[in-house]
Amino acid sequence: MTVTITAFERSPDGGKGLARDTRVRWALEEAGQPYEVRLVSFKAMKEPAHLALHPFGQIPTYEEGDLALFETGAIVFHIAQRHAGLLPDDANARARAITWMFAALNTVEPPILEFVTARIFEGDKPWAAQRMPLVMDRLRDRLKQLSTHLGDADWLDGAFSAGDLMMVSVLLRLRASGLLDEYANLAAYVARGEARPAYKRAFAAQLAVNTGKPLAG
Ligand SMILES: N[C@@H](CCC(=O)N[C@@H](CS)C(=O)NCC(=O)O)C(=O)O
Repeated sequence: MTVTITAFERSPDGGKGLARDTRVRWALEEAGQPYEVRLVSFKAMKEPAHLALHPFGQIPTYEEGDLALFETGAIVFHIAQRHAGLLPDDANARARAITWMFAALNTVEPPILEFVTARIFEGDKPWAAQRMPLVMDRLRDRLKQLSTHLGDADWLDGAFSAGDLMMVSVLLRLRASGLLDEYANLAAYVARGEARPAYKRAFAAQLAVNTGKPLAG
């Protein structure tokens, strides 16, 4: 059955892979599943046809036959459940990998988004200079905890899983700030994720949309 996802017609990041369709593309690539992409403008995202798929008017969405999903956590989990390669077979290891997916989205992504919002959208506010150190402290605390857990392991819990896919995806947003480099093992962890052939294919596909250049090969 054909899988269709939605992505920005023109991503605000110009193709750096930070728009959340990249993590869905990555999961589909890890699972070896072909997919189609429907590009949507900011205007179309808020219109009834798209709102019927995504009540919050965002990307990405995921359609497969009668099934329509939104929220990257739910979409990646769905792909991981249906196909081999993203979740371990052992029941306990599987539950732990799912736990890391939730941790990425519920525990690590929020302070990262708070930081990005404070830096990009609130940087010109009169109170920004006072607020920023608090935001940075909260984020550094979280990154330190994650760094301590990871230690010198390659992945969060044994073999690469959907938990790592999600964690690397949320950490990538910090790359430009240089913050990630304060935690050498986290920087190396993210680089390991980016080095995966499936990630490279996903990244190249979203970049091609944003540069207008067709994919090579
Ligand atoms: N929690 C959602 C967040 C989705 C989201 O924030 N999407 C962004 C693109 S990465 C978006 O559509 N932004 C445009 C908007 O909110 O109007 C998920 O993980 O899918």
